[in-house]
Amino acid sequence: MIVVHHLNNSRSQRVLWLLEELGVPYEVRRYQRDRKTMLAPPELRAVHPLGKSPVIEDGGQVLAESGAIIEYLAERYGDGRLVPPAGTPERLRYRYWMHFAEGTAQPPLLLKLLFDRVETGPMPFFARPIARAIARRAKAGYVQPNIDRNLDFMESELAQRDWFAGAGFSAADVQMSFPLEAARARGGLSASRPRLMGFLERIHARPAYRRAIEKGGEYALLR
Ligand SMILES: N[C@@H](CCC(=O)N[C@@H](CS)C(=O)NCC(=O)O)C(=O)O
Repeated sequence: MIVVHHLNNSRSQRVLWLLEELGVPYEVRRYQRDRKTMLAPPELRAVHPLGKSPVIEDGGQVLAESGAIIEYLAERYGDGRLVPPAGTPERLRYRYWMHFAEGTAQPPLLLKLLFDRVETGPMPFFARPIARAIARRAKAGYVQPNIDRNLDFMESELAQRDWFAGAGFSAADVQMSFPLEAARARGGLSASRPRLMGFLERIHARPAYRRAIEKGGEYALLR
């Protein structure tokens, strides 16, 4: 049976959702973030050297990296579902968004999280004005403009088709859900980008998405 090593409030929620969409049985092993640092517990390093989530085990193999996991599961268990046919423009877009989610969309969202913490977190009083000035400058000069440009681009893509790869829902939409949920939590995604907000509404209404939330437990993305 597939084992999903699942960290609360994390990217591994996508893996549970995909498995629910595919109707494949799996076991969830839960891990809790440290409440102060928000890091994963050290037990996850016993599963994979990087100690991050998601990680899955299937047939004696251990696989990390959410994009690789989602591609693997969709190909291995999808029977042609959730992956557009090879050689089509949909398949190329599928591949593109599968990589875009972690390669382009996530990095500025992570930087936003880190610089927000530098700005508001505890530190010696004499360091605070300098740390705040650096954080604000990085956010205004680099982080937020990149988040905004990415969101504008995604919004314009969804003006051309219902889902990221094409007319049909695919595993690329599962992979893209996390950066969009993170962007809504902390990147400024709001009603001014109605197609992206509509995408979130549509995925949240899917029965498999709801079942996965029940299986995974707490899912409130970090702000
Ligand atoms: N690019 C990796 C990122 C993995 C990652 O950073 N996971 C986060 C959860 S959202 C994590 O485990 N954070 C806890 C930590 O770094 O200790 C993927 O997509 O799987």
